[in-house]
Parts: sequence; C-alpha cells; structure tokens
Amino acid sequence: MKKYILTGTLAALLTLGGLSVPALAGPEDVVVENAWSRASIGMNRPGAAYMTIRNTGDEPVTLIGLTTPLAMMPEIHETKTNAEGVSSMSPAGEIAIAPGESIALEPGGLHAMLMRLQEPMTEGDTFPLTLLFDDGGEVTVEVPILGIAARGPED
Ligand SMILES: [Cu+2]
Repeated sequence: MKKYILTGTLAALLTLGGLSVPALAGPEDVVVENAWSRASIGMNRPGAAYMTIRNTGDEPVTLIGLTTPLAMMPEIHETKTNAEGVSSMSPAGEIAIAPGESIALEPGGLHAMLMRLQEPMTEGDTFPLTLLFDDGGEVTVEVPILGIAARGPED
C-alpha cells in the first residue's frame, strides 16, 4: 500500500523521473489544513480532531476511515442538531470530496472522533492521524493538541 505523507510528492517524483502519468484519483491530491484537537481530561472520554481536507485534484476522492496510534477506535462522526435544538452524533460513513472541493471537520459538524484513547491528550503534544481513502491511499497529518477550551487553531 502506498503511503502519501506529503501532498504532491509522488506526482513530483514521477515528473522528475520523466514519466508521464495519467491523472490519478488519489490522496496525492489531498491537502490537509489547520488540523487541531483539544487536550483531554484523562482517557475515559473520547477526543476529537478537526481539520480542513481539500481535494486539489481533478477526480473525486473518498475518505473511508481513520487510523491513529492515539486511539483504538477513531471514526469520522457527524454532529446534527434537530429542530428542538438537541444535538446527536453518528458515524458519517464514507465521504466523497469532489474535485476542487473541501470538507471541514469542525466542532458541531463533521469531526474525527477518537474513541478508546490509549493515552491522555496533553496540551502542546501532537499525534499522527492517518486518513484512509477508498483507493488504498493514505494521508498522515500531525495534529497539534491545543488547550482544553480551544475553539480553533487560531485561539
Ligand atoms: Cu463524535
């Protein structure tokens, strides 16, 4: 399985090698921006991570899951608020990102739920989070852990 850590690296290498490659629908076209998470109190409650995932390619990409050494059960969730103002969240399933589009993982919407933490999330630390795509590609980002009351990477 290929592992794409840096966006565009594979395409750049292939170009340098003089090979002509067809436009791939793949994570080499995926750019992750503004990843962040909050510190946790202990390990009993799940953590969450947020980011913007942009598809800079000209084919759709489909996010199918997550993996991280920080949590045994990471999952993409979506929070929805009903007409009565009650919020609930559930697994979001596969998420297609159209060419040129991006999805936002943010408080109150889509988020990376980090269930069964293996260690506390400590402010100032970072952890690797790998996004899995349906073509077998992966994108790993290093997620900073902000303060327990942080609302975004600019706080
Ligand atoms: Cu959740």
